[in-house]
Amino acid sequence: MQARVLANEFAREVRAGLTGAQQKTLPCRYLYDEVGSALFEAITVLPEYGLTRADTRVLEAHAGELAELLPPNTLVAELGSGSGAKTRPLLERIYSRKPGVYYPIDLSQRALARCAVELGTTAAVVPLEASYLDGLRQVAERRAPGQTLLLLFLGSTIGNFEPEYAIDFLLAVRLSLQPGDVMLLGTDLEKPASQVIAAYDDAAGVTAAFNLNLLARINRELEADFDLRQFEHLIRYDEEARRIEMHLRSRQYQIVNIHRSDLIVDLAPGETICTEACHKFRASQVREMARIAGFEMRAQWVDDEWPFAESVLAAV
Ligand code: AVI
Repeated sequence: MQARVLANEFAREVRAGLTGAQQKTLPCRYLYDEVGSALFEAITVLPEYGLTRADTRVLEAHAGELAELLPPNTLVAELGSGSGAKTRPLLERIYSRKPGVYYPIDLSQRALARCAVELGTTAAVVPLEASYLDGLRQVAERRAPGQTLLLLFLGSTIGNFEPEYAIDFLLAVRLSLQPGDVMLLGTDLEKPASQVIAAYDDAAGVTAAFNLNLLARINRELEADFDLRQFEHLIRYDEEARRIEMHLRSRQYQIVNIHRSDLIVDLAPGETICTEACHKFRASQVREMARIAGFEMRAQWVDDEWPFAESVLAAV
């Protein structure tokens, strides 16, 4: 039943994004089916994509300092935990005195299962298969009075939100927290355009495969007939807005049938479908976004090799 509801939602969102005269779009969260998640894992080890390595380095370097900022009864939850590999050094430091509970929140059952195996010896893992905000509300209901919550939102996933939504999202998170709770927010920072472009258009074509897989997924799950060879991966970077976009460009005029969305789409030669936007931040911008949403920045650590910040935000 749940799977059917999700499939219908996917069909509806695909239809909404591909209908109308404006720029065609597809929601980036659908990039992560089983194949897409495996391709994303491959992206994280590409030489051109330094983001995940920087995230991990900062976490490893500052896990001890973060643990010292937290009271002994701290509870940890993570939004979009993925496999949980990055979280291990933090949990080891935070739960070094006494093992505690760790709530990974993710829509992917597979990611949650991997996370439970990866971190099961470090903490009592309680996986929550839910959207970020629903999962966080469930954690808020389960916590004991007086417990502090550390909420992890790593990997610069916030960069995939539109800037206005990023602030709304932080506000919604703040509403589920109590004063004194802490959010650790990972954000990829601005860097030279050539470096950003290479990170999203790698020489081996892994990001291109990740992007094209979205059409393959629509073919598989929504009975569509996209011919993947008639699309190419395209990157656009707006340096002033610090926004990089992934597109799929149609190589020719074509008509595509998406049965489950009850839709026939036509694409002009050169027309694009935007599949993802990634924002690059300034360190000061993170402080300002946090302030607007009701947090105070207690610390910010930036990687030396790849501009990436980990910010410690206390709910006030
Ligand atoms: C998950 N997210 C932070 C990645 C990013 O860099 O925006 C997704 C990604 N898209 C292409 N490469 C990586």
